[in-house]
Amino acid sequence: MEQVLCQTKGLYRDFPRKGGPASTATHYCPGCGHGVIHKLIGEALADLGLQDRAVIISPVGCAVFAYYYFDTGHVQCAHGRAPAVSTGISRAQDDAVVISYQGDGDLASIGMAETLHAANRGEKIAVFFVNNTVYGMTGGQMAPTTLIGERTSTSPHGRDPQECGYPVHMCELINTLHAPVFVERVSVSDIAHIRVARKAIRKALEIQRDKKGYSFVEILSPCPTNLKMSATENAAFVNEQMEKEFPLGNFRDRSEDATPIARAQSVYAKEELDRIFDLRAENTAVPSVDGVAGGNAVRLKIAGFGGQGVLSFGLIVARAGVAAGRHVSWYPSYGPEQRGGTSNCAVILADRRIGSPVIEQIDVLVAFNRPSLERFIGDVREGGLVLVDESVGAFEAPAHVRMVFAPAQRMAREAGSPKALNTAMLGVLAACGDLGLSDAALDGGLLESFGARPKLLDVNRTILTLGKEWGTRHLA
Ligand SMILES: Cc1ncc(C[n+]2csc(CCOP(=O)(O)OP(=O)(O)O)c2C)c(N)n1
Ligand code: SF4
Repeated sequence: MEQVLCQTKGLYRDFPRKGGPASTATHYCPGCGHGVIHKLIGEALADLGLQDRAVIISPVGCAVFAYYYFDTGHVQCAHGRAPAVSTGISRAQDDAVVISYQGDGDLASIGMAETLHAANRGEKIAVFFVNNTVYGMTGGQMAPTTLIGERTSTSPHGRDPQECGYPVHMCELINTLHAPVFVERVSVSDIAHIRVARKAIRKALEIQRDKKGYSFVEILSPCPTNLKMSATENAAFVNEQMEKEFPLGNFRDRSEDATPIARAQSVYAKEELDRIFDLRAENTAVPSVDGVAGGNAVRLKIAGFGGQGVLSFGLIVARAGVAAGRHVSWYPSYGPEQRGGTSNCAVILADRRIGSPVIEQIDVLVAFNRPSLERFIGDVREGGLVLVDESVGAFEAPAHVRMVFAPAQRMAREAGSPKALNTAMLGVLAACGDLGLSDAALDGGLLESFGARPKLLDVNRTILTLGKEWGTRHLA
């Protein structure tokens, strides 16, 4: 019998991401502050009875998947554009409790101007600003809030104020404006700090419940992955170093005196917006399939886990296509997770210009793992080729495709270079003949990718040959 001892209010019970199986694990790294902040916001929304009114604007950043977790309304928006989207929703839906959830890159870098103007207009939104001093999702680049001397991937010798200026203090900046109702800086480094953060988050949401205007809560938050610290070290970093630069405390609370905001509705009515933007069904463009009509095109999809060489496989094929004088597109797609993510890329080789790199029908699918195979096999065209690593296990091929199970991982391991499994697979694909690329062109692709590292070039040439030989022997 299943027994749930404690269920966080306001969040879904489990988080089946990307159509995958239900899981109670989030995509956040261990020790990350985002999960704690989600819990505090979710609980506050549920306790205040605001879930049905709440619309969370998810940012671009590690919290991009907020919609998998909060049991509320959601809108996902472009990097830094949350204040504009929040403004639109708040003004169009007077009763909405609008939450703009943003990281330091999102809010204080690309979104700085919008942030200040939304605050200055006193929009009826709650902003939760997660300050972890780095761009988390993209690999720990310097952010506006990076501390002086702090090492990041783009300030490897430490932030130098002569070069990069000083850390930006958002609460202090916003506190210079007339309109905001509530401004506070808190931290989620440890239990004592989380208790204070909980109160500030509730207060910000109560102000939204009562339609009293703009509330801003900055939350100092750990990012152990990019700061390359243990969770304990990162908690100490937040308490000792971040707090020194960004003192905690309440900067402003005018909630008692603030009166509810009543916005005029008519200008933002749907019919009026449709008229302004001339939105009529007949004006909607019909997208082209993938931009390659004929043109002797080969459309490849390569998919697997991050680290299996999916993107570089595609790049070698694309470069080989360039070496053969073909028109080429290479279109990578990868998840925002810092760990355990999946990735795929689309490559088109064609004899005429390519209109769009997006593939809808696949000629050749290369799948390095089972989830990728299951996800994309339905898009393979009649007679298309599906090439998989044998490690995916038994799989019944649909009648309309040709399916090849290749021991790519095994070949690469036996050749002493387990990481080159992608090149082994490319060798097998070359033997299948579907790419229409000569050996010289493929070698051109390898040369372009590994030319600067002769040892690696040699290893990959050897493994490509092994893959080709295996293919020639087994697929005749
Ligand atoms: C217009 C645009 N520019 C750049 C990017 C790349 N990008 C994605 S997330 C990100 C920074 C995220 O950092 P932050 O807002 O601090 O959030 P965190 O990941 O730390 O939670 C950047 C620059 C993008 N997605 N869109
Ligand atoms: S990279 Fe940093 S901010 Fe992103 S999930 Fe991991 S710990 Fe959190």
